[in-house]
Amino acid sequence: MKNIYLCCVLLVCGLMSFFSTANLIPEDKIPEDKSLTPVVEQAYIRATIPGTSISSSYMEIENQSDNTISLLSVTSDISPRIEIHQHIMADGMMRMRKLDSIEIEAQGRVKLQPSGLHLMIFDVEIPLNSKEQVELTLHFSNNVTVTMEIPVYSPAQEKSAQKTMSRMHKHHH
Ligand SMILES: [Cu+2]
Repeated sequence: MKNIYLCCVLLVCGLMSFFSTANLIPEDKIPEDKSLTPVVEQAYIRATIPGTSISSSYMEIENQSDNTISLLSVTSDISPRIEIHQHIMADGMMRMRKLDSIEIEAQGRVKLQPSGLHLMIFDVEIPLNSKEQVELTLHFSNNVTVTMEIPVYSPAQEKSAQKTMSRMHKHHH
């Protein structure tokens, strides 16, 4: 009987602390202004080539706020190491450079695309061609994180997606 009582006390205390912490969630974690959450579109990740453990991911990020927001880091269960990279031409050779962050101007848009800015994903633990979706979390400088499920594309799927995108862009102009 005593034990049951103790359990109830613990349960009530647990619930109370749960509710009080719920009330205490710092307001900057849940931006009331939706424009503070960058909008991510057309994101995908490349299937790993059999025998390798490297992949890359591309997307468009729109900053609808009135301040510059930077993408600081990206995390995922599929990899312990995801870096922000940029392709550059050096001595007639295509090279990759690691960046600390990507700045997105107020009301601006940044495109991560093949031969440009990209996310480099190292030490991929499970071959990605066995998956259809991968979860990525983007961490931004204004304390906002965006977690999303993005599709895994084979080279053929990537090509057809790019065709669709360029057709869409033509319609817009
Ligand atoms: Cu790279």
